[in-house]
Amino acid sequence: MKITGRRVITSSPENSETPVESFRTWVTPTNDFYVRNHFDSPSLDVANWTLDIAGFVERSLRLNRKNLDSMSQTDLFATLECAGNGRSFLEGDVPGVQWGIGAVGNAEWSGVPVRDLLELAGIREGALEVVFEGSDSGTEGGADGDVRFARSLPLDMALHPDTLVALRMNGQVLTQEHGYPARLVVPGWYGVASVKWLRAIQVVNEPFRGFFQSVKYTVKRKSARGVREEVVGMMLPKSEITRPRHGECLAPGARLVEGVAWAGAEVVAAVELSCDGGESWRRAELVGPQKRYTWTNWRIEWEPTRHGEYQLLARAISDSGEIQPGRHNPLHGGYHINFSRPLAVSVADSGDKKPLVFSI
Ligand SMILES: Nc1nc2c(c(=O)[nH]1)N[C@H]1C(S)=C(S)[C@@H](COP(=O)(O)O)O[C@H]1N2
Ligand SMILES: [Mo]
Repeated sequence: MKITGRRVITSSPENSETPVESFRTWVTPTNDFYVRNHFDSPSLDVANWTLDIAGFVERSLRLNRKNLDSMSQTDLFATLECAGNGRSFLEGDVPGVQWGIGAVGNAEWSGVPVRDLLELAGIREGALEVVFEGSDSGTEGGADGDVRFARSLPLDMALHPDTLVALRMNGQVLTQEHGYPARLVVPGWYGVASVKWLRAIQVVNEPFRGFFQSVKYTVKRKSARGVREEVVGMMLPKSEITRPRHGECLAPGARLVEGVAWAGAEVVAAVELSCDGGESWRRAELVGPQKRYTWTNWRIEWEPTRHGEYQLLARAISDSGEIQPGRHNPLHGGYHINFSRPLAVSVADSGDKKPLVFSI
């Protein structure tokens, strides 16, 4: 039996959430960090494992774990969030894994910048994208036959010094479910970009249209030229309230409202709390580390002025001023679910306490 604090949504393949208690520590313990698997997780023997760097390059490379370990390592903290996190809160039956709030976590990642590997291989003139292939494949609704998990990045993102082939998570060798022996980490991007169980990195000179960025993991965007389909990329600003809990019945008096917020590749500039369903907002205090790519814990004192029911809402504001929205954009379908979700609590003298019953 595996000992983990994860909240299992589906067990085969594993899709499990970070428990809310682990939102209160800035670093999510590895065993509590959510797992999003499309197929059974491959168990790879590191003695036989290799990573190929190939395609539109001057010279193809085949590296083993020792080669990667001996290269210069970069350490950084990054929050990963699944693009479908919060799907169970959408109206109607939106297909896909029915995530609650927990398909998100913050960890330290250590490994080799993809840029260093591509420099060794030498990128040829005319290269456009870099495709990252996982070792896992299987059947998926909407696909003919077996599909392999693979995703591409535009060349400039692949060459960003913080795009890593990560070998370690929170100071330890990656665990199997998080991509051992090596995974991609693309800080600031939705988790789907961070391909686990890497087996090949292919430089290509034409757009890659893999299943996980054409049939799945796209959103629609309206522009002057009409509605276009776009691949899920950068994480949007979002916050969650971790205390009190939805449906809690509170005694009167001052208390701390606590939570966490993130803003893709940016620093969280501010978090605001409304205790009246969005009429008025107050600025929360940001606590602990405030860094790009990572979530930030926050808290604010709240003293309810009357007995009865309250709707609490939090909203994150990114460094560039982007504000977390109040509504889900229907063009985003089952992804980019970052609207502020009302949290209902009631305030009553102890004795009159009765738990609220909610539909979500
Ligand atoms: N090879 C492979 N990589 C993958 C996936 C997968 O199913 N297979 N899932 C992706 C998705 S959708 C997310 S959100 C993240 C989750 O990473 P984690 O399981 O380490 O939290 O991995 C990504 N990388
Ligand atoms: Mo995801």
